Amino acid sequence: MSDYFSHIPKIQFEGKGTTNPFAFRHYNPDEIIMGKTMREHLRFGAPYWHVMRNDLSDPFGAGTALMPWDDGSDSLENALKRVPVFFEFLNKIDIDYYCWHDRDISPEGKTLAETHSNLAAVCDALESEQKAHGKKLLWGTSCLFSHPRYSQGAATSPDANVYAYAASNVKHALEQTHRLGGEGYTFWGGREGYATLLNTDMKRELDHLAAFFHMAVDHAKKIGYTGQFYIEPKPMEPSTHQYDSDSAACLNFLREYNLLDHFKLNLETNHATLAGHTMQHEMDVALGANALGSIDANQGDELIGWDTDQFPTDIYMATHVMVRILKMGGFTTGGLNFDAKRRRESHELEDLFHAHVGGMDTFARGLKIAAKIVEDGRFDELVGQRYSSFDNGIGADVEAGKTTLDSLDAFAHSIQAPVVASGRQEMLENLLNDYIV
Ligand code: XLS
Ligand code: NI
Ligand code: NI
Repeated sequence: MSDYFSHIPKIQFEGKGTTNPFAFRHYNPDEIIMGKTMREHLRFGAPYWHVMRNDLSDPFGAGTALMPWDDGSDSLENALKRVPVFFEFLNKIDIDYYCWHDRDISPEGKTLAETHSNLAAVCDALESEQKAHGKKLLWGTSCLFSHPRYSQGAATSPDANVYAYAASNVKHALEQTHRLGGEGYTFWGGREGYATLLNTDMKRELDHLAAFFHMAVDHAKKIGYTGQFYIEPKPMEPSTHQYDSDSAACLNFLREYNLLDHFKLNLETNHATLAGHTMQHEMDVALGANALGSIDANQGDELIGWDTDQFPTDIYMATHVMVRILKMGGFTTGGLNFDAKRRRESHELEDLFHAHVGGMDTFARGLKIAAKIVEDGRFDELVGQRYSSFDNGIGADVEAGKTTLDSLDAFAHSIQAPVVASGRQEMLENLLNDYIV
């Protein structure tokens, strides 16, 4: 067990009145809400890439994060040194799940074989730390976007040899995810898009991408991996356009290529913002297809146009997310992975804790408020009333597929000109504020 955070107490619930910054005000892991503990509802996860590997550099300046355990090298030895530090962090912050990319946890080797053996060696260490501390892998993924070979895509690269390298990395990342009991496996298509259509055969690239996913599904079957596959939508950055741009685009792709039975969506709040949607919109689109899987819980900055991956502090947003999670009956394989990093100015070790405490308390509040909203049923009632003309009569006939343009034409002629009722947006916004405050 490493001891880098000895100056930080184990974070515990102290309740609203506390002035202790190293305590939860709202996240009370054992508190029962709607029949389940907060811990079971929220299934928090920490991303290895931000916690252990993000030095907080930005396009204009070097990293600032203090990482006294890290010698700055990309050696296997250094990679192994990070592992116990990460679990020390998970214990102190009381987070049960984590997520990784293969290249966050283990370095690229001189050969492909060495790359894979590095991964296996670090996963040995992860496996024993998981067992020792009762921590679980929410999902694994392969980083198919950092290495220069992937600059023009991985599963959508114009180069078949690059495609094969990507497949090799996914095979090994998937096998290690399986071996660590990972509940899911994610594809975020970092470079799966284009910079310009002048050099791009979009249809061919999409066919290749679908074939790639089918191979992953087949391989999972072959090795007995039953975890959930996810696609994580994002519209842009790093590429000009990414094929997995938003929920709707992902679902269309999955349907077109017969993959919808095998994939759900891992939705990230900041990606919804970049796509020009609200997170509620992205979630409702996924829910409509029974394809909401997991959440990368962060938030963007309204003044900055990129994926700033900030820790979630927006209680409205957490409420909207948790209302939907409760209504779908809770997460099954998914959870709330903080795909979030501290600001570059927050470079000290204790800032890691403030950031996660804030994110966890924000979602705990969101959960409590959402539970009230769902239990009261006022919104459901009001929305139900809004559509009540479809409950019986001609509306019910429409929903039952019993009408034609002719029959509706005849019906329309038989009634008074319709007078539509108010949508009551402001009243509903006021109602939401009644729950939040
Ligand atoms: C990047 C993505 C990435 C995925 C995993 O914007 O959010 O971190 O979650 O590859
Ligand atoms: Ni993400
Ligand atoms: Ni992101």
